[in-house]
Amino acid sequence: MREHDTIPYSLETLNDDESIARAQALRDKLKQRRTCRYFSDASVPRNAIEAAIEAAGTAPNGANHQPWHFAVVSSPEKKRAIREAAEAEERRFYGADGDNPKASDEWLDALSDLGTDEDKPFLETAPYLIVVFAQRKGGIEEDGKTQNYYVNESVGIACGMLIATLHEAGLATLTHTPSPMGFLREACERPEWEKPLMIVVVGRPTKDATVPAHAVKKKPLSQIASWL
Ligand code: IYR
Repeated sequence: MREHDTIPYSLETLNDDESIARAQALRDKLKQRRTCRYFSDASVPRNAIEAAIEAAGTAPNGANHQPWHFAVVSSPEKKRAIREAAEAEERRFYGADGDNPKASDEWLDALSDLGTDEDKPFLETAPYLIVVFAQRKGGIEEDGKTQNYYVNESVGIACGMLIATLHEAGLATLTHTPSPMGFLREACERPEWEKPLMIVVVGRPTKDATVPAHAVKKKPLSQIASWL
């Protein structure tokens, strides 16, 4: 190792059985997570959102530049503006304006089990929209010039940790990715070197919320893992 400042590092020591039990308990909790498309307007404590963003901010990332920004939108006017712009993109995606859909037949077919369409009322109903930005440049000081590294990987991991923490807090989430989503940079007043990556919609499900049956079909371990 080249010379650098260090601080001690240790973890709580668990025996194998404890490790397995902890891993299985968290797995079982994460298995309950669903992407929710039916949000009530019930409020969510801001402190829970803050804690989840702080959790996301601990994600492993390139050169510790922490190349992310979370714009938390709760004002009804901003949410409405984002909904209108997102739905305009989605109408083009689904061909809802009468033009040819931007999405291929294959893509639309892949979405048919989810029942999604151009209507995104949850963007206005849910109490919080966390608009996640990836900082292509900026470094730790966010100077807008220093090169950042592994930006998509870093911000993707941070989003996973954000969503896991929100789920642990008993909150429903939806990752929404209107395409293209450049309009979010202006709506959230972010600089040009930041790229909007996704909107994480946060709130509480309506009493009669459903999820597509398709969503619970998960690939088994034997399919998603190989041991070498
Ligand atoms: N952005 C569109 C389409 C969409 C695409 C995928 I891939 C999904 O998993 C879900 C939706 C929409 O939000 O409807």
